Amino acid sequence: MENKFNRKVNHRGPTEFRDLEFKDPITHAAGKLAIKETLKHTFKEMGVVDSMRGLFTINQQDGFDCPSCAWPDPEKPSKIGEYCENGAKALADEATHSHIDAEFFKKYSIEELSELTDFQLNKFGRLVEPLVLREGKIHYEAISWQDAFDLIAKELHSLDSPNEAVFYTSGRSSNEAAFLYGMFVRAYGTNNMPDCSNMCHESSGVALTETLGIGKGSTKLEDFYDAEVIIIAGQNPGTNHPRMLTALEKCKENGGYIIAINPLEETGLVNFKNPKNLKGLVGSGEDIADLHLAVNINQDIPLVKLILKRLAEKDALDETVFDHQFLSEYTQGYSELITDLKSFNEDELLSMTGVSDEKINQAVEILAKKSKIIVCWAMGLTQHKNSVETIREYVNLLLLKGAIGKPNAGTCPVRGHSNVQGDRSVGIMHFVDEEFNERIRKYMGFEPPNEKGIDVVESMEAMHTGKARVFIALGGNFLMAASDTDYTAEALNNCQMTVQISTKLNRSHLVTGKTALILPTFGRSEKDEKNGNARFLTMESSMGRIRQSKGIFKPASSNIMSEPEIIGNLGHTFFKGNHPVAWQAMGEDYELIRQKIDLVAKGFEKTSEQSKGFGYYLPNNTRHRDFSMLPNGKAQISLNKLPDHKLQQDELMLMTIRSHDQFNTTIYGMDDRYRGVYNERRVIFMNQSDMAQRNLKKFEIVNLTSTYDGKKRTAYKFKVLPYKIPPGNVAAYFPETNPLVPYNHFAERSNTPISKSVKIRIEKEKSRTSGQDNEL
Ligand SMILES: Nc1nc2c(c(=O)[nH]1)N[C@H]1C(S)=C(S)[C@@H](COP(=O)(O)OP(=O)(O)OC[C@H]3O[C@@H](n4cnc5c(=O)[nH]c(N)nc54)[C@H](O)[C@@H]3O)O[C@H]1N2
Ligand SMILES: Nc1nc2c(c(=O)[nH]1)N[C@H]1C(S)=C(S)[C@@H](COP(=O)(O)OP(=O)(O)OC[C@H]3O[C@@H](n4cnc5c(=O)[nH]c(N)nc54)[C@H](O)[C@@H]3O)O[C@H]1N2
Ligand SMILES: [Mo]
Repeated sequence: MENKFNRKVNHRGPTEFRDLEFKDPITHAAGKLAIKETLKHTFKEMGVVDSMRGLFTINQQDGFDCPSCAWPDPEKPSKIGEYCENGAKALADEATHSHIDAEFFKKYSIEELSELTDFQLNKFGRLVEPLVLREGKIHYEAISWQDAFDLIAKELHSLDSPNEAVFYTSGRSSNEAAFLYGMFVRAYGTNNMPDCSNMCHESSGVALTETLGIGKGSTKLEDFYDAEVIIIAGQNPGTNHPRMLTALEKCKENGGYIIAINPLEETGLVNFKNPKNLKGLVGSGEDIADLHLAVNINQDIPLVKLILKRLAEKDALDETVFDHQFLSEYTQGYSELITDLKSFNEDELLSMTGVSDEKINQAVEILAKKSKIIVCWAMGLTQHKNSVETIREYVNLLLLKGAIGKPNAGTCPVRGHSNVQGDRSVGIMHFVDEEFNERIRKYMGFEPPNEKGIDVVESMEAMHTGKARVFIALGGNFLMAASDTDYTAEALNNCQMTVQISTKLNRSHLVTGKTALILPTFGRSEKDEKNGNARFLTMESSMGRIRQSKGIFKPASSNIMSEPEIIGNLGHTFFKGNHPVAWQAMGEDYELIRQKIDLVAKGFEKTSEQSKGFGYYLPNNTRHRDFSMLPNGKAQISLNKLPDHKLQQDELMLMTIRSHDQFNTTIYGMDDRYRGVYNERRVIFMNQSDMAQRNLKKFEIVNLTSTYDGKKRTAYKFKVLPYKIPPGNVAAYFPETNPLVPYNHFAERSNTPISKSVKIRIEKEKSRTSGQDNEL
């Protein structure tokens, strides 16, 4: 694609194939092989000594928080290490000894780099000095930090309105960085703060806030151990939250049942070998899930409705199935729900789910007798048009069973990025919270804007139509993470300036505005020192606990800057030192930021005192059944509609999922050994009957197309893989499939792109060259 500024950048990346191998999926998650894989990655990137130091420091009391997922750390971490294979890959990826500097960019233009895959781009290593891509140029060149800040400040001052700038955040930033960033954006005058959670757990936040009064989960790690039933819906913990398997294993040892609800039989839930105990190293492993309900994509509402309907029938006999005392004291909407359930036809619900009657009855039998129930979920529930309603339907189940606000029961939306929850808690949000604004006035001394800002999908549109002209990103890879890659590329290309505060090279550095900047920053594992003093940062886990994080390695270069310092310096430069907030001082001394967090962010009263070690829990009303903020002071039982997908006869429902060798858009390797796929990512998992209907053979090359609102989108060149997936459903990896996800189709009320239910068709590939494929 030749963009507006005459740069010929391939925004999608190449589509050449490698030598795909497909074997039987590995049924044992973790075990010895996981240890081998862990060490292979870290040794290669960091050497033996740093690998061992890093792995033994991760998640330990005085160490650093794992940069991978947001699963919480136990109070007594394992002495042999509190990490998993994917945490180790994240560490190796960040602490790699490979570096790229201005010389590298002098040699390679963004046009050449864009012809490499995301895997290859990431492999180059850490960004080690600030860089600028000037107007009309295709090579980044070195720039001093101060010149970079001056350039950004000048651009921001030149806009007609602060709302013409967009400030994105990815979820790896610390509370301190996110807080200071959020303050700078507001002091500048806008609430345009889209963040990765708009594409991630936003639907959970909306559904939980309106039913239970807080957008976060209610369970603590310890609740898992003695739960009677744990439901894992739309989540693949073996790959994305591996340390969760240890908690599930403990639950099973104590007699708990695990129910997996997922179109796929994900490894880890099916057979898990805990590498931390001897049995796990030598034994055959255990099935973690006692029951697997292979639901059709986005048919969770009919499934839960059917379960509730059958539970209600049982309860009608003796009133022992539901917790009637809890229902009358703490909830509203029970009788309406029971009446509503009667209006649904059982056979219709059953056929929508695709699950056998027998399996559903097994689930009903288990749930009827138990009340300590936890529901865990992730992207399988949050990325559909009806995600908010889907999550509310699972909340209904918990409320009917009285499984809220008591030990070993409750909600557990399992967060993705390691500090995505903290970033939101300290003020990364596009909407206006009047109480928060009041505290900003009082404690920060400036007037925050009171006009709602824009989220991810709205930002894409604003940049595309020219309403927004500057894009600044605190981490992440907006181009590849957002839906509709072609549209997002055009949106970024439309900007006057794009700025990426990053650790590693990614495609968002290549698809840019007229001028682009890369501001390289520290990773979690690095020692962050100022004037000889080691500084620490804080994070919030998926379960609302604040903890400190202190890196140990020598930074990748002496010319990178910490995130808070970058923001502090930008604030200082922009306001020319003339503003009530001491930007530069705060950027240097994180304790000053923590003191302000304690005053301004809700529930943070003790960060500056109590975040040391494992810190403290933020308040959570659901844990003590306080629903005073909700209508009539009650938890809300809700009525939710059935999904309404009208698929054409030749259409299939696609979910875009993660492989075992990636962290979001960062591709660590080309294998997905838990699903038996080696050396290739451009694959589509299909049921054999769907293949037969289309006369497709194993490994045949196809194009995937989606048609929404009359517009056809194509993702080129995928190899067909026969797989155990319910008929009518297909799966393929994100971000390669993002060109298929229409930018203007997203979840109702949470605006999360519909990445898990995209209607597609399969076309046989007619030979075409990859160059042509990528034309817009
Ligand atoms: N190693 C590693 N760890 C990660 C990440 C990573 O990329 N790599 N990403 C991090 C981030 S940001 C996040 S948000 C999380 C993501 O963690 P997950 O949500 O586990 O990740 P996905 O691969 O998107 O998996 C979604 C799961 O939902 C299932 N599913 C899809 N549609 C449906 C549906 O309609 N109903 C049901 N019941 N199930 C469905 C899929 O089969 C799949 O198992 O992981 C975090 N941790
Ligand atoms: N189709 C489809 N699309 C999806 C999803 C899906 O399931 N399907 N999932 C969505 C989800 S859940 C999410 S969370 C988003 C993810 O969206 P993002 O958070 O935007 O993407 P990441 O791939 O996590 O960002 C990786 C980049 O972050 C930078 N980085 C890493 N660590 C740090 C750090 O400590 N500081 C800074 N400043 N930069 C750092 C590196 O440069 C790296 O290249 O993608 C979403 N997109
Ligand atoms: Mo996420």
